[in-house]
Amino acid sequence: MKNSINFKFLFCLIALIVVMSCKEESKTVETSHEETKPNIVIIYADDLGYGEMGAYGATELETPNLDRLANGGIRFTNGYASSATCTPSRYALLTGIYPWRNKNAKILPGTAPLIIDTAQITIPKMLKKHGYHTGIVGKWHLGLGSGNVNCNERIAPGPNEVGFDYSHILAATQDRVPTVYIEDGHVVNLDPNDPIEVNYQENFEGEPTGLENPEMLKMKWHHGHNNSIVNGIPRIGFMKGGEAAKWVDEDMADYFLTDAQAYVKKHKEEPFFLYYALQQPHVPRTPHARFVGSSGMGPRGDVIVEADWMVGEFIKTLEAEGLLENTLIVFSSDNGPVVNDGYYDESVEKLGNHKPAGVLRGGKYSLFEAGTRVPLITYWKGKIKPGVSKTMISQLDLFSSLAGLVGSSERTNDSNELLDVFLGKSNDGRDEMVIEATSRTAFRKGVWAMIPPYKGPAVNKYVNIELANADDYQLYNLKVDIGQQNNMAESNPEKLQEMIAAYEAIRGPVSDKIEQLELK
Ligand code: NG6
Ligand code: CA
Repeated sequence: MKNSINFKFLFCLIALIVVMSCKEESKTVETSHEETKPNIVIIYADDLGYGEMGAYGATELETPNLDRLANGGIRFTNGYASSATCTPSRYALLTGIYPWRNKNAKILPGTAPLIIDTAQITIPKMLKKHGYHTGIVGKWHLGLGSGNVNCNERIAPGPNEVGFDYSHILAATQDRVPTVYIEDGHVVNLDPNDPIEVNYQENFEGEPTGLENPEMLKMKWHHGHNNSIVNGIPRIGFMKGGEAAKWVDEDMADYFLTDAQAYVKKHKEEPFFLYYALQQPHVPRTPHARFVGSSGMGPRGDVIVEADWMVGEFIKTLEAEGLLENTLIVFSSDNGPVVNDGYYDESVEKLGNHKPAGVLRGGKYSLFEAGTRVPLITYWKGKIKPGVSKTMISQLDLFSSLAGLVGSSERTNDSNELLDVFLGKSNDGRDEMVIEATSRTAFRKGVWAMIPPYKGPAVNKYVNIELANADDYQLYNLKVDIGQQNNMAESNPEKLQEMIAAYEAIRGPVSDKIEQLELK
């Protein structure tokens, strides 16, 4: 009898241990599932420079929300966009391929066909294979359709055909037609009785233009930007029809924020990837009324304050939904800063002591550092230990690194798997990289920057930016000369030859290219 009680007791104990260990196991499986499939959000500014945020040394502009992200995550001081303009950088970001490998990866008009091959692997495609829902909200600028795009039908191929389950975009840039939002390939609010026509060569009869109707403008053009007028702002390209569908520029930031927040709420139960592509501070700078005057720097500063606020609100949503500890946020910009980019918007007059490029030389369109070295931040509450990283890293590396994060074996040759660097666990980053600016390329390796000779003006006089064109090679030691003032090409010929050889190994012989390149 005594024995049988003991036996029963033992049996129950074993059963209990088995049940408990099973539970424990399922808990571990659940946790690791969450860990390997965190939500991923890329917040991508348009033309935001290296010196534009408090956390990166700005003293004249307040960016409390971006600073919180930077100070609560890893703030990279050697983080790069692949190119000094938009389309190529975005191409590289999504595909993990150097943009200069694709001859169509140049600033695109609003009628350009899609430049990502629908058979090509992309970040959203890769993540989809690992159970992610994928969305893009904001600026696209990678082309739509396959030529002669018709805005009155479903527009395809586009973001939905290269990996995004959901897309709500502006086609090209805020200053280019068509000035309408496109959701999953359909123009939002399109009235079939008022079809849209778009042309980048000639105007439609009787339609006003910035050039011919200056009296209709609330913002004047400085260079370019004198075609169709929408919302009192002259644009690049001609457009007719689609009145009800045209966006109101001043509402754009709220419009995209609301949609990005709705996306998060809708998909919070599954792992999601959101590419939230802000339109600021690209031209035309059109802050909402509540931000007008907020920076004391005119519309350019005001839209940076606006963008900062949008990021803060977006993060609040992640927090309110309980997702902040399970979301990796990457913040960066597609290229360096430009002050006057084609409109009279007081950006030059009211700049004061603000230095959009910080200590760097050049800006948007330039092969000097400010063209491509941009703010780059990774933030993951409770996972990433806050810090500053000097490690060299490129947005190009996100493809392979995010693949590493979710356990995908997909890699591209150009994209390095640097997940531990992005997560602040390693300083073993890139040693070398080719950078691009308006079809020209240059090279960074170690502490050195090498710029081959290029024809064309040294300065783009419209935007007042040094482009880095020169008759001879340029070589800078960024460790002691971050402002690229001391060209060492002549004084250090061995280093120059070493740099040229390493550059050509990736890019091919330089001499082939110099003649072909022209300034856009
Ligand atoms: C340039 C535009 C500039 C901007 C840029 C694209 C002119 C004179 N300048 O051609 O205003 O739109 O293209 O910027 O038209 S990007 O950030 O999308 O690359
Ligand atoms: Ca840009």
